[in-house]
Amino acid sequence: MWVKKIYTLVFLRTRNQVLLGFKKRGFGINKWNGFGGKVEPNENIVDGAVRELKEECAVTVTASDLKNVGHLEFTFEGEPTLMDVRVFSATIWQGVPQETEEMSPKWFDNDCLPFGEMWPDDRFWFPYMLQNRPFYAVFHYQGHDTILKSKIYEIDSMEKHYATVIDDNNK
Ligand code: 6U4
Repeated sequence: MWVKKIYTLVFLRTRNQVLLGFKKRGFGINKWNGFGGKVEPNENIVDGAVRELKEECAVTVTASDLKNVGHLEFTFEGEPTLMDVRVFSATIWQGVPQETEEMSPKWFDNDCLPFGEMWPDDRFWFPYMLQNRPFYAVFHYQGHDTILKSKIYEIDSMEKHYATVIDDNNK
């Protein structure tokens, strides 16, 4: 039995660039990452994504402008936690990304992403996100650097996918 926790991960995008943040503390420190964090108890997932984006880079996004493009599940050898990460992208927002206590933001060209300084799984699913192709991926890690098992699926729609996941969990 896994102890599941839901997280958000948001990417602001222009036609040819994506905003990443250099994580200054906590989980994923010293890696370029999207913006996000734990969804709070009784908080809607999209509202959690809006809140974390604001907290981590001072940008405001309207919930309806956040598009859920992917679903990631991470497990770690010897640990009971399953990280359930909902990936969103947005092309409309208000404000200019600012450095905060947690993140230092920077725009990267889509074809020049710093995969060597990102989570090792990112290079596998970023191409789907950049092409707006909905995806579901699972990664089993040993520590934070080694992927022991992985699987990535292109899916028809996020809604259908979540319905299946919930069905599977009830079996
Ligand atoms: P605190 O520090 O308690 O406020 P919080 O901001 O709620 O934490 P945090 O920063 O621990 O949460 O959230 C982790 C973030 O890292 C989420 O946005 C999900 C993201 N993430 C986790 N594993 C990842 C991975 N393997 N690849 C990736 N993003 C990952 O690209």
